Amino acid sequence: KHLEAVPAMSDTDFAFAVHATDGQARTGAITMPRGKIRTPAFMPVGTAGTVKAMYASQVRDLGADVVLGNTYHLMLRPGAERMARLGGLHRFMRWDGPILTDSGGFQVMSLSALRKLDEQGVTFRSHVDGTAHHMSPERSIEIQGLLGSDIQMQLDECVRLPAEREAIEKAMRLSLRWAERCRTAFGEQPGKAMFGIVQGGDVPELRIESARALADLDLKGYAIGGLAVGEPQAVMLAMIETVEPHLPSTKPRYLMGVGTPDDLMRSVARGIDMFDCVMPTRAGRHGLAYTRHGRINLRNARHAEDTRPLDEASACEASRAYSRAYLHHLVRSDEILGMMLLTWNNLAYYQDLMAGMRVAITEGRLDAFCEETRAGWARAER
Ligand code: PRF
Repeated sequence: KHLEAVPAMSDTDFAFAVHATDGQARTGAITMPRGKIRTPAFMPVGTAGTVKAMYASQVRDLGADVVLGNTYHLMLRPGAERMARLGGLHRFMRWDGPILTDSGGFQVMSLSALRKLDEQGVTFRSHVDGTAHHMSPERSIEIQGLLGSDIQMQLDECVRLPAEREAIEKAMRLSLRWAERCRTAFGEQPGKAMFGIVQGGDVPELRIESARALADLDLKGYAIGGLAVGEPQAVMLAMIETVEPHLPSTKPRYLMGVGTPDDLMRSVARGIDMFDCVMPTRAGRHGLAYTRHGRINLRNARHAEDTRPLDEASACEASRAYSRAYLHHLVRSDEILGMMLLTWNNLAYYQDLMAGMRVAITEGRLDAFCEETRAGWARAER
């Protein structure tokens, strides 16, 4: 009654189409009722129902087609049932495009206290108020449904690297059993999707086993999890190369929690279609700017009297219209606007990078685009 109506959804089902390829890289689109996701796509992280320091309308204006939400945070606060009573996460945060939600297991293991994991799921204490919770694969899917998520993730177990093969294998097998339970719990939901998550650490044969078993489940998309968890970039890229041939080429591939601009380019070149990462938003809150000229630390005294903007050629106001001297002052003074402007700049940079790669793939010149982009960084901080 007190809120504007959420725009009517069309009745398109979830569909993925590849429009062009360049080597292993692809560009295309996922179409679903809440809109189209152009791929390769970068999903800004909106953990607690907000892409921190950004209006939802700004995130949209930067060219983001989808944002990520977190089951773990939202189930603890404001709560999944409450979110449903309030009309779901889209209306709550004023984002009417698609929302992908992570399943919670990864965040439980990294954020909560006294966590315990067994066949039935994860038991843990809230990092907010210490209350005890249990999450099974079925409950994770139920919560993601209550939030109103468009793309839901299976519950999985992610092992940090380095780790023993035995622990990696056990987590991978458990994640496969949970994938089946999540698929059953999710059922058939036209216009929505549930993705499986490949695990298997840095062990090629375990990665292949995981990818093949998930492919047999005929899910709507496949994530690669358990990477960017302590291993060198070369190992991460090798694992993507190992897994890629075993995932159906007709389904989107999502590399979870990655990464730096360089990680994104090298992963797109190896066939990844979707990414999420806190890097641009978190770095923005810590005084770091991602630009065409490389990463700039605005805390550094060298910027105190630098009247140049971060990027005079950017379409983003934060990048083009504010001096580095002003940004330096805001960061040093711990002003909220400093975080807002740097987050805005960083997400603009990430979205522009993805848009650049989509065009480059269409034109069959992704390698050249990536080389030019890296050459620009080499001229950093001048
Ligand atoms: N699993 C889930 N979420 C994740 C990961 C994972 O392995 C990662 C690893 N980079 C980030 N987010 N469910």
